[in-house]
Amino acid sequence: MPQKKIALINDYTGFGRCSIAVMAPIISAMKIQAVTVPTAILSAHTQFPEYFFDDYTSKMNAYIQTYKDIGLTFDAIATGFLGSEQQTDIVIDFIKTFKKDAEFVLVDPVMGDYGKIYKTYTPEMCRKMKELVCYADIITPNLTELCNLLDVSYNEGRFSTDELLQMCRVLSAKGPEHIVVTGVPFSSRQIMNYIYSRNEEPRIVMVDRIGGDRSGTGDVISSIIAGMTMNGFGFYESVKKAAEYASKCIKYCEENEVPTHWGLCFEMYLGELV
Ligand code: PXL
Repeated sequence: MPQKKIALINDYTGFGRCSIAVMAPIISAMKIQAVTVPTAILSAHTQFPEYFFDDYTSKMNAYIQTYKDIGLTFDAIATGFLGSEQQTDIVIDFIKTFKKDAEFVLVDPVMGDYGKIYKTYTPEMCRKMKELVCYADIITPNLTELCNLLDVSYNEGRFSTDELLQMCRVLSAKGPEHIVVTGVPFSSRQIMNYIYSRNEEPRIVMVDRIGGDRSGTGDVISSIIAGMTMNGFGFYESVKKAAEYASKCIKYCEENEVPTHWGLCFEMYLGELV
């Protein structure tokens, strides 16, 4: 069987383990070819007090034109952090052009965390993200992003599973068949991943809360879900593997006192993803 390829539309961040720098090696470890389309180039991610940020919007169309010209096809498309409003239209155009040969589109609606929107995300970009998720088959919002996509107040992260189900149903009706709400605070010891697939009973994967929250966790999780789905696994199984892998990496980071902004030491266990 020919090797599969996934287009990764995301930022390239040098330090802090997020986005393409995390997703490409994880996808490669799963024996899938990663084709990267940068949305921005940063020296370090936006949780650092200082970072170089080069928005790549004006270059993206010319970059993508090559792929159109050479007739490249993708087996899946995964998108993440966007650097500007206009980028959403470029990404939507990319999906419209390449989706016909793709098995699925995964949109990680990266916008914020812990009830707060990231510094580089304007209200207009958040509005555009609502448009983009309609083109997805799979979305992987955290609770902050789920609330923002639905214009619901964050409520300090307190939602019942019935409320989560309602929210997922509303969002799924706009397009995505599969939704995982990642990192939902559950208790002082546990974090819940709420898994919704249309016309199926929702399921939950609990993981132990270990240490502080770490940047880039969402990118580790979404890339494993993309890779597992590409390799033929079901959504629940993919989320379970992704959540457990992220937990294992977080445990390693805590034991080795790696600062939380340095992201997840995902390199340590790549061999287990095959
Ligand atoms: O992991 C999310 C993410 C991706 N890309 C950049 C970020 C962040 C979160 O802070 O700053 C540049």
